[in-house]
Amino acid sequence: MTWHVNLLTLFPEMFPGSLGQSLSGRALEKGAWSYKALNIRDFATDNHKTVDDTPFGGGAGMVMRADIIEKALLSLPKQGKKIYMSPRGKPLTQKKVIELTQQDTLTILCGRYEGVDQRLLEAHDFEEVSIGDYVLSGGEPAALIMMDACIRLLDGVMGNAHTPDEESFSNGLLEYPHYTKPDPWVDAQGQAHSVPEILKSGHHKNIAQWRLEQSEALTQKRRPDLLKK
Ligand code: 6GU
Repeated sequence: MTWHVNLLTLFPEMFPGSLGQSLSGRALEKGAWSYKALNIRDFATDNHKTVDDTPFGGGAGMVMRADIIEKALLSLPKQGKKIYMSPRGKPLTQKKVIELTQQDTLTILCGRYEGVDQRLLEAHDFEEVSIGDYVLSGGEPAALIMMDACIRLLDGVMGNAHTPDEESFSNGLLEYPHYTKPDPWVDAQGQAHSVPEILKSGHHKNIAQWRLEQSEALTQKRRPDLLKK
């Protein structure tokens, strides 16, 4: 019933972050989801609380230690599906988001430095997920984004506003444009902008057809890759 997320991070104070606000914040208060952010540093074994070390083979930066992360992982009562946030990962898609909401527990590892020891990822069967082709300084903001995409889909979170059949990606297309009053709208330069006539016609079937055409044209123009599957 409650969708639970464990976070393994060096910056537990970054959670719930923006997820404590608005829709996801209310869902957290209602118990639709819960989280526990563990500070990996609390599992360090030396006096200096070391969590990283130099890479074998040389090179820049530090690597997060497998032994310390494993201690954090084994302290959890339930691990569920394990995910490592990484720009090397499989790109996050709406399909993957839906899959993740169907798990009762996720454990998300957020890396800093150059990355984490590969042996930890393999020994504990982490799936690597990326949120896009750019590099963040750490996995925490990526985890927040992935969780946001999941939380809005949980039962009871969106209520009436949730029309998953019409939003971007649900039908494999980008969403059609939206308009509201006033009509016309006169901008600060005195230019009048009117709403497309068809949307005011009351012909629901024609409106649905127009919206589909708009979605298809926009997808062809901006994201032709979405049509090639
Ligand atoms: Cl998931 N993590 C990090 N650190 N950088 C990223 C990313 C994830 N996705 C894109 N860039």
